[in-house]
Amino acid sequence: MPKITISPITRISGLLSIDIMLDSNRVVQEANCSGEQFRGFELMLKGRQPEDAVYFTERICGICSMAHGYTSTRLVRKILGLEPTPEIVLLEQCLLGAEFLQNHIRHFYLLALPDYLPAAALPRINQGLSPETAPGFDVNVSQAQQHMLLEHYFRAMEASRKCHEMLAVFGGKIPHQHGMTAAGVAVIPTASRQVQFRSLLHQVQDFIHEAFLPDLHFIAERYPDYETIGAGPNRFLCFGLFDPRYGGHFPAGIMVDGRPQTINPRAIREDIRYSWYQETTENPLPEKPGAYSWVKAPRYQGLAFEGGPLARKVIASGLTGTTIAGTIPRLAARAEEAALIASWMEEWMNYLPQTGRYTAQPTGVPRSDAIQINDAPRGPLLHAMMVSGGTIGRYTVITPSTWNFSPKDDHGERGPAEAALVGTVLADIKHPLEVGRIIRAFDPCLSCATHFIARQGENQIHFDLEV
Ligand code: NFE
Repeated sequence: MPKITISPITRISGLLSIDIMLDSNRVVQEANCSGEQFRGFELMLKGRQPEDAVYFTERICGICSMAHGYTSTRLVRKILGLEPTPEIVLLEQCLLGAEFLQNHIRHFYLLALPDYLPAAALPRINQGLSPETAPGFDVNVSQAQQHMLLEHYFRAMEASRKCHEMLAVFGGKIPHQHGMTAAGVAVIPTASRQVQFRSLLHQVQDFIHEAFLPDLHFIAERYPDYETIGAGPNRFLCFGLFDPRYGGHFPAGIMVDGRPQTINPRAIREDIRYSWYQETTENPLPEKPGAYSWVKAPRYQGLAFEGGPLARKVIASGLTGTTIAGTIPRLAARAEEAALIASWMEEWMNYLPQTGRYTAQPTGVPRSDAIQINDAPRGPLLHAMMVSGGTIGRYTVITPSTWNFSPKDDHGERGPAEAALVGTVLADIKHPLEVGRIIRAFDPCLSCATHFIARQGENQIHFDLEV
């Protein structure tokens, strides 16, 4: 079987390689996704103060640092017995929302869109090539349309920067904000800060409605085949996003073949047959025979699940059917979600008092171990902690890209991105454009995806906890 290796996949976060095996009709018969980066944050956290986890785990990633900080802050509050006030929840949701907007805008324009334009249309690699001379490209976009998209590409950089400025208004700086702590927020939303935040939000909203949504619809029209090319396992997972008590939110749940179900963290397990870890001790083992990734294979009830904007949309709206999970639906869900979250952020801002209670309240019930699950921009995020002798004894992270870019599990079932590649017909095996389009629509972050967790024994304790 002919094999193509693409290494590394560019315009993503972190190091990812893809191997695809083709039949004589250029149909992908098998795909392996390899996460080639080892991290080890859990090891750094051992023996540290529980509060430190927020600032360590934020540094797992430069693009979703707020998501890790937000999740870890909630986890640390459970450990210390602290309850956030409604004002804290709303302010933190505004910060997390700004990160979602930045991630989604940046992803579509800077990472995904170049897959749909000939190289000659793009900055830095414009060597005077006409679209026709860009090799292997299925040119579906006229030069005038390319210019419009390119102008939006540059406006997207400004919009993305404005989202980060929003985060810095209340977070002090970004990435790796310092305004949010387990004990409360360090930056009070004074009238001037609120005006600043709102003004930036309105400018980003304008960009979403004037460019992001129309451009997405334009690409969807030009590439109708991609409605179904790249269909995944048709199983979706969402850990919930934003507090339902304060308006806009995405509910937690799973959708299996059109049937919605509630989430039970006890049903999560991680397999490592194809990951570079020892089977018994789980120590790194880069020379392990048959293994091909540093990413483990998380499974829910033994099955692979896709997470991200499409999963949130499917679960929130109860969408069913087998044609909802292709490449364009994945991109479209991200643009629609940006518009939705921006409108929710406006509502939350309306409820933010300048002189509210921005200090968390003690519940009087500290715990020695806890688990926190909620969604991050790319899907379900889990943090869990066990405290021993006042310091962190064990810290566990499972990120969205661990779900989406998992290798095969102990039963040989493919991860979601692998499943999305299988069955694809390549138009030209010298220029496998289809692979880049399918993979990038998941918005991979392999910097986030590699983490330790024991499959059995101690770590199972975490998943027996109530969320
Ligand atoms: Ni490094 Fe992240 C998000 C988390 S991982 S980007 O979203 O958590 O996929």
